[in-house]
This record gives sequence, structure tokens and C-alpha cells, in this order.
Amino acid sequence: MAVGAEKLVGTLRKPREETGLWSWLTTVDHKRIGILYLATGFAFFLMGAVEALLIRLQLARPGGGVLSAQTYNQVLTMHGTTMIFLAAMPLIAGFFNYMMPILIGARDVAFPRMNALSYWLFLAGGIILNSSWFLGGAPAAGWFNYANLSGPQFSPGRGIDFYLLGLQVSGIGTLVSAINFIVTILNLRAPGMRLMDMPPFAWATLFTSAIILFALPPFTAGMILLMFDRWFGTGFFVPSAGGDVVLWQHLFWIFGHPEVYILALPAYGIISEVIPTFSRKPFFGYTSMVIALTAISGLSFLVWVHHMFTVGLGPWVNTLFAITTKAISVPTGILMFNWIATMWGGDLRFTTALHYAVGFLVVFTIGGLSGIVNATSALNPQLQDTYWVVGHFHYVAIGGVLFSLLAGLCYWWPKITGRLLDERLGRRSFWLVFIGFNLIFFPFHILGVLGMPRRIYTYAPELGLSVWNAVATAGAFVMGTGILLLAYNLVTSLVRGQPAGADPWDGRTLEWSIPSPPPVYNFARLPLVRGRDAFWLEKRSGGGTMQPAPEEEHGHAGGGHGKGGHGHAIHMPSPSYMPAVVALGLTVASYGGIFRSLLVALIGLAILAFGIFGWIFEDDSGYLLELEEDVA
Ligand code: HEM
Ligand SMILES: [Cu+2]
Repeated sequence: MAVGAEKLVGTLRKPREETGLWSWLTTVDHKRIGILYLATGFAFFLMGAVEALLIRLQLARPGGGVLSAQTYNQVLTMHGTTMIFLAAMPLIAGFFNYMMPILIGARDVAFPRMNALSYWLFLAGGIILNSSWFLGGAPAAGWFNYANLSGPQFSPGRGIDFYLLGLQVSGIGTLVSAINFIVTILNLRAPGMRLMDMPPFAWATLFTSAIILFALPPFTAGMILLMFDRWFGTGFFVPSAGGDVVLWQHLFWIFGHPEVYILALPAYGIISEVIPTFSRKPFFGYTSMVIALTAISGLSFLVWVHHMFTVGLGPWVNTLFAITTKAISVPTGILMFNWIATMWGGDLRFTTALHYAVGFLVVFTIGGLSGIVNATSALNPQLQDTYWVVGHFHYVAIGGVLFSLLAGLCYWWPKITGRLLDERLGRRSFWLVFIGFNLIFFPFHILGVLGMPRRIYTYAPELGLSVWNAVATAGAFVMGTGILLLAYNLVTSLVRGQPAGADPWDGRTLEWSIPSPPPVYNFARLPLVRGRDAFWLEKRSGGGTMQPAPEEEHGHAGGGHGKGGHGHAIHMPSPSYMPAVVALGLTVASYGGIFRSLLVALIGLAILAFGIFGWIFEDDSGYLLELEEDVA
């Protein structure tokens, strides 16, 4: 598809740079924001992985001396918190941002400046959290930060304050982007695309965003109460003051279990894009997939007590939550059958992406099965707080999140960069990651059953835990090598990878109908979607390319941005530095809170006010991008 020269028609007193640092600071383009999320998320993932290696080095043999007990607690807490909030969620947000608007045939998200704000708030939260290492010590109460261990009496340092403010700041960003994605999907789909024509990944984005919308507020409420306990001496979580420590557990897990699905649904979405493409078959059982996602999203809010079976809420409560938890395996099983049936009889191409997708099926099934064991409330007290649980949730978290993200990365990399990856190298790194992963985490189940408690920084040689711990640590290095090989593959692809072309995989969906990498406006003409797997439809039984939607349909997509212009001019949102200013204000104010400095907090709030008013009064009429030639 040849696109003519572009020229700016209307310009404003606004940042206009298209390259360089400043252009990234002010960008509102969903693709650039997606790249920022992916790059930052990968950087935090590497930090979390280094923390994991430190944990494994410390536990490699009994009586290890790599980390002191207190440092171990900090490294463990930061590993979990980083992996969940600063690596997994942002990497997912990166794919949501980059791919979802293109998959539904839109030119951007509904609120591009809010989208930039989400990214800057995530970055701010990550910086706040990690700066704790240099400013008095990291939080050490675990990723679920149980009160009253995290209260002022037992965690007097500042570590927990970094946790509370870092996660609240990044949490605002997460909430904003959830709203943004929901509005985008409901309003900006290409002409002709009904909800039931949407690619599975768009469904996954929609449901994940809905879960975020309802799951994050209870956690935020808990964090605000804990802040009151720590700053103002209230007693929400202090039993001697009439408070209740179980209250924190409820608030946390009412968020924490849906969080599992906030991570898992995007994984399901990616797998559901990769498998049909490389099986050369449409997704099997599309309607049942939508129903299953709906059921999982609803049920995810009704199972949180399975994290609290040993609290003593009573046999009736425990039984009820054991039943709801097991019920989730039904819709999940439906999805498993969907994926297997899609591959069944298909013309399979075993690309690196499909390797990761199949790896996901294997590993995620094992994690799901050990989950059913955990959910048996009578058995749970034996397993709770042992390495069995650590094995279980890493099978789900790495099998679910990391494997599917890597499947998505290998699948969409050519679209994002315009370059192919080295497939042979890709498959080698897959096997290293897959074998290393199982070497680390399968022994965890055995260790757990042998009685190794989780969250211990060392163990005695007489316990008979040494061999499997040594195996796990060796596995961590195998997996680490695989990840490094992948990183090498990515870098060399950027430098000297083969050009990918628009459609290297014979893709089903709209992203493959536009150039790689896509132009700022994505679609020169909004495409007319005539059914599911829209691009395949045109390639198999249409004219071979997407047809532009009729003129009068343009602009009906709603929202002020990215809608089809008239003629060949495309209306684009203007860049803005206000989102970054707002995030800066919240960051400064957070440090004011952490260090109990009213002055710093007021300076932060002043920057925040400046950012918000600047945002409101900013000239945001956007600009017109004129395409000289028509594109067909
Ligand atoms: C890259 C390889 C990884 C290794 C070798 C690894 C290893 C470990 C180990 C040994 C623990 C300590 C368990 C304990 O003492 O309770 C742990 C905890 C944890 N990991 Fe990982 N992990 C890895 C990746 C991940 C990923 C990708 C995620 C999430 C997406 C994750 C989430 C967590 C969480 C939430 C905890 C619990 C922290 C806590 O108890 O506060 N890990 N990990
Ligand atoms: Cu759960």
C-alpha cells in the first residue's frame, strides 16, 4: 500500500516535533505510547528478574549468605510487586495500546491525552517504588503488604510508604486507561464491525478493562486506610485500637484475585490471535469464547476467599468459595478446547510465536490443575504458605503471562518494527525458556509438599530440601540465558533483520492490511469490515485488500479524535506535555507524603494544578494531516 507524501495543514502553538526526545515526552499516539509501555515494562521485568536471581542464589544451598534476612524480605517484596505491577501489567498495556485500536480499525484511542497520562503515571509509580532502594530501604511486607505487618508498629521505616504511594499513583493511570479502552472499543470500531466481529484480543481488552474498573477501587481504599494508620495514627488495622487485620486481607484479595484475571485475560486474547493465524483456520467456537470470557470476568469477583481459607472464616464460607473457585475452571476449560479445536486439523506453521502459544497451553494447564488442588479447602491448610503455592502461581503467572506475551511479541514484532525476527534463534530461546522454566518451578511443588515454607530466606541442611533448591537455581540460569538470547534476537533484528512487509503471516485481522510499521494515522481510509477475520475475508473472497468505508460513514465513530476526515485530510490529535506535567506533580506530591514534608507536597500539588489547568485550557483542536495520493 503506497502512501503519498504527507504535509501538515493546520498547525498550532503546541509541541510539534516528530522525532527526538521531546516528541516522545509529548506524544499522544497510541502506538508510541504502546512502545513506551513495552520498553519500560521490559526494563522493569529485567529488574524483577535480577531480583528473582538474587532470591534463587540465596536459596541455592542451605544456610546461604548472599542476602541478609532483611534484605531478602525487601528483594522478595520488590520482586513480586515489580513483576505484577511494573512488568506484567504494563507489558499487557503496551499490547493493548499498540494493537487494540488497529485491530478494531480505529485511528487512535478515544482520549489520546488521557492515554499519555496513564503511561506517565505508571512510570512515576515505578520510579517512586524503586527509589525506595536509595531512600531508606524498600518495602518488606510482601507484595500483598498484609496489615498489620505493614502498619506503623511493625514497619516503622518508610518502605511501606513507597509501596502505598507508588501503587496509588500508577493505579490512577491503570484506571484511566481502563476507561479509555472501554470507550474506544464501544465507540471507535471500524464501520461494519459489530461487537461479535471483533478479534478475540479486543474482547480480552474490553473484559480486562472492566475488571480493572471494579477491582482496583477496593485495593485503593485499603491503601488509603493504611495510609491513615501510618500517618495519622488511626487504627483501621490495629486490633488493640478496635481495628481488624482481616479487613486488609478482604480488601486486598477482592482486588487480588480479579488481578489474576487482569493478567490472564490478555494472555487468552493473544493466544486466540496467534493460534488461528498459524493454524490457517478461523477461531473455533467464537461465541463460546465470548461467553467464557464473560463468565470468567464475573466469577473472578466471587472467589477471593480462597486466599483466606486458613483465616478461620468457617466451613460454610470456605466451602462456598471452594465451589465458586472450581466453577471458574469450566469456562477456562472451554477456552482450552477452543484453542485445541482451532489447531485440530489445521495447517500448522510452527513459528516461534506458535511455540510460545503451545507452551502456554501446556504450562497454563498444569498451573490450572494445581490451582484446583489449592482450591480444595480441606487440603489447602497443608499447602498454604509452602513452596507448592509459589510453584502454582508461577505456572500461572509465567505460563499465562510471560509465555503469551512472548507469543504476542514474536507475532507482532514484524508489524511494530517492520523487521522479521530470526526464527531459528527464536525457537532455540523458546526451548531454553521452556526447559529452564520447568526446571525452576516444577521442583517448587515437590519442595512445598516436603514442607518448605515460602518467604523464608534460608533453610537448614537436615530438612532435605537442598537438591531440589539447587535444581531450581540452575534452572533460573537456563531460563535467564533464554531471555538474553531473545533480547539478542530483538536487537539484531532491529539492526539487520529482514524487512517484514505488511503481511508476513497471511494475517486475518486489520493490522496486517496496513504497512509495517503503521503510519501515524494507521488507516489512510477507514476500512469497511464485512465480518469476522476481516482481512482474510477480503483476501479469500473479496478483492484481496480492505475496501475503504463509504464516505458518509467517516467520522461516525465518535470521539473528538482520530475520526475519518473528509476527502484526504485526516484529523489528528495534537501532542501535549500536560500529561507528563500532571504525572510530575503527583510524583513530587507523593515524595512530600513519604517524607512528611508539607512544603514538598504543596509544591507537587501546585505543579499538579498547573498541569490540570494547562490541560483544560490547552488548544486541543488537533491538526489535519493531508494525504496527497489516494490509497487503495
Ligand atoms: C523470571 C523468573 C522468576 C523466578 C526465578 C521467580 C522466583 C521467585 C521466588 C523464588 C519467589 C519466592 C517465593 C517465596 O519465598 O514466597 C518468588 C515470589 C514471587 N514471584 Fe516470582 N519468579 C520469577 C518470575 C515472576 C513473574 C513473571 C511473576 C509475575 C508475573 C512473579 C511473581 C511473584 C510473586 C507475586 C511472588 C510473591 C512475592 C511475595 O510473596 O510477596 N515472579 N518468585
Ligand atoms: Cu485467587
